[in-house]
Amino acid sequence: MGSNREQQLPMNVIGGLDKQRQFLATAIVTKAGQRVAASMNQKTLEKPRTKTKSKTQRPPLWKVILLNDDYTPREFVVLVLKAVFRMNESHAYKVMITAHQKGACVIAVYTRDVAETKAKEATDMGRSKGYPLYFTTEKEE
Ligand code: TYC
Repeated sequence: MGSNREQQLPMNVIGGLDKQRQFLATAIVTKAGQRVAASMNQKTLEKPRTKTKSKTQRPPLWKVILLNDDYTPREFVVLVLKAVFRMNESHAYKVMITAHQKGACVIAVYTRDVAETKAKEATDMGRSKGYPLYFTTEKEE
């Protein structure tokens, strides 16, 4: 972190020096984050120049999961996947068949709001036709 130069004079050594030398010595051991007074007359150090690196946090992602059922027609599931999740025919078909064979299939990940809205929209499309088609959401680890 600090340069070698900063560690050359420990503070207990500085204590034994006269005022003027103390000031200069302090200036040498001062951490790089502190701006040392430019002029010898200026006895105060300016505020630490500490850079706060703000890391941009990514929002957690939520999975939308399609659950299989025994009643919703395959073509209807494909239609919903295309409409709500902007899938093309072949991708929608693969997702539908995966859910059909395995019981469930992760469709996509979104921020929580988007995931929940899409899951509800897609589930509602099934409900409006009397199908038990169901989409759920789950936080991604
Ligand atoms: N299992 C349904 C059928 O055989 C089709 C289907 C597939 C339904 C996937 C839901 O998520 C689903 N008609």
